[in-house]
Amino acid sequence: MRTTKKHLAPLAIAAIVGLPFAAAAPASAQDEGTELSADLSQLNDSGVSGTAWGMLEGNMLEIKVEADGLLADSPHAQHIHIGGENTCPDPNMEGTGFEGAIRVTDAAGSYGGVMVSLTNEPGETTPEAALDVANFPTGPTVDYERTIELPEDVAASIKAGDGVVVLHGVDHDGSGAYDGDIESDLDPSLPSEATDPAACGAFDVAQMSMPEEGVATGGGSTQGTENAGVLALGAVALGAGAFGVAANRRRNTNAGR
Ligand SMILES: [Cu+2]
Repeated sequence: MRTTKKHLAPLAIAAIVGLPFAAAAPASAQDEGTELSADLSQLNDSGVSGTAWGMLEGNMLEIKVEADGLLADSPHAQHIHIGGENTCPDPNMEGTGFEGAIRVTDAAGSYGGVMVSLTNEPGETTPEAALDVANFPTGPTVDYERTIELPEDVAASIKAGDGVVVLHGVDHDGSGAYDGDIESDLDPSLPSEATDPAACGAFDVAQMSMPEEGVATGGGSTQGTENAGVLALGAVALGAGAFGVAANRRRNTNAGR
């Protein structure tokens, strides 16, 4: 599994400043959360790129998707897929769509089926809402965030690293709209362009639980324990980066939802 700098940063910073990382953490930090991150890479030469970030605590998933390069003024279905090999397809794979374009089901062996529909409120987040176009973000950019209660089995699969984020909608012929003769393999009333995958990223998973006391060794810090704790939490925030800051803000605004 790929480990990004983002994941390493908190421990790395703790090591640099010589903190007894575990000892300084408050008791509540022992509760594990699962941080998810994915780089979204283009499929079907869409030119789309982006990132997805998530924090899974129990069955509650806080998720954020940012992307650009999508067809403007058109809705873009976005989902968490689970199944198959729990990966993104080879972007060069030959599909059944426009001039060999990858259609949704062409890649099902890679990323499985839709398990979570990443709609805006009030859209449902169930698989049945996979084509709820009225509640999906509209291109050319996506700046999405929502907190979703997941079914238990879906949460478990995502926690195990099986979640793949897929954004859909590709203007293959450059007409500026979803059109063409090829029907969508999800809904024949739609052109295939409306549902063909535009970007994909498999979630990397990082457990946020603190190491057991004594595992992380301090490096001769003269800091008091209280200060060390503040610094350690600061390092966690730095590690999460801009998304972490946004996440904290969302957690407050979403309280009680
Ligand atoms: Cu999808």
